[in-house]
Amino acid sequence: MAEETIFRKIINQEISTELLYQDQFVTAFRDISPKAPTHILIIPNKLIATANDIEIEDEALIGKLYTVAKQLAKQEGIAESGYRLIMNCNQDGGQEVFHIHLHLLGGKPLGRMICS
Ligand code: DGP
Repeated sequence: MAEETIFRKIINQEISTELLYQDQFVTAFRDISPKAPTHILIIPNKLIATANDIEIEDEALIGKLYTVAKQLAKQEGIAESGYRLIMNCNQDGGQEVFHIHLHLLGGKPLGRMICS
């Protein structure tokens, strides 16, 4: 059984974080440590710890993360200039918070996909 993370408190508004989007399935807010002028996290309200834990029944929910990301990119004015959507998984992927989240990054040229 996966353990709840700080993101549950954000979803429940138990800690003060400005929500950019929320409905019964998905929540979005700015990353606390932005790596680009726009750095938003889009998360399912349901706890799914890692990409490895996504089940067939979650397919629509995962799709919703992307439609919300697209909407937020437009709102941020970066839809046309472009952006990157990333989901990190486990240690080698650099995952720190074990509640899946899509990083929406943009607002500047992001360069190569992976820096070695
Ligand atoms: P990842 O490495 O993919 O697990 O990214 C986790 C991100 O979550 C990281 O960029 C920082 C962000 N983060 C962690 N704790 C908080 C928090 O309490 N508030 C906000 N807004 N972002 C957080």
